[in-house]
Amino acid sequence: MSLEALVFDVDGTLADTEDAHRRAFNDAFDEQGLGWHWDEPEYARLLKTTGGKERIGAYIRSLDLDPESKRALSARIPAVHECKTGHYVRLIEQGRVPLREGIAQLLTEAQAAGLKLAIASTTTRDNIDALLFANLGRNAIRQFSVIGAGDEVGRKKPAPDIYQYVLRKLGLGAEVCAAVEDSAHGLAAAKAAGLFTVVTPNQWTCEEDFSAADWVQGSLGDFEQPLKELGHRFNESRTWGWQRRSTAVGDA
Ligand code: XBP
Ligand code: MG
Repeated sequence: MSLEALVFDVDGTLADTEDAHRRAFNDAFDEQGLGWHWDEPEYARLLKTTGGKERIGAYIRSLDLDPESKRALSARIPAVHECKTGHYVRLIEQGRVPLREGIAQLLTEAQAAGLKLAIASTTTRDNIDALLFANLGRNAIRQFSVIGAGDEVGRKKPAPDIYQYVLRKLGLGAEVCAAVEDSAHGLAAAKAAGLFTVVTPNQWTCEEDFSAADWVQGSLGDFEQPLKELGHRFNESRTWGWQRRSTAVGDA
């Protein structure tokens, strides 16, 4: 059973984007006259909630306000988040958020090897397109057979929905696909969907538990040929898994 597709998370995996997201949230809060400001420690706590709209909702629930004030603020979330996405896209379009080390090399190797590429992200499609265009050019989107983004599924990570959606669109089983993630939520989603899981932690997620991952690596830039390394570990994992199952059958 050989590897047929790589499915990439976006934020924190393709690029270290969360500083830009945090700045875009704060710019939107200023523009909307909300008087909020998320510093790094606050944002690190709020990142436990995936999805920008859900994150704003979690923040509102944490405020010491009466229920009516919270309801009024919650009604503004779609507009505030749309404003934030505009600020984020403009930040990304300035080209100052590069791909993480090793990602461009991995994408190039995967395409040369005939693997399918896909994206499974909690963020919005506009954000994904902006990041791919800024770093890989206008044709970048065409490199990906499937782009699964935020609201295309009912439940965000750690639910497996976005990975299951991408697998359906790819027409592939999880057993021939590897996910590349950066967070415990993303790992849980990919694991629950049955993919081989690679985790490349970053400053926001390095304290999280990745014990369930098939491979944890600080950076894919540590290897001249990251796909060769990933393929080797994938094959080992799938072979060992098959041996373990067949041994189990043998024991029956
Ligand atoms: C990470 C997220 C997103 C971003 C903010 O997504 O949880 O919510 O933090 O983007 P990924 P939005 O699955 O790519 O790691 O405001 O568009 O949600
Ligand atoms: Mg991520």
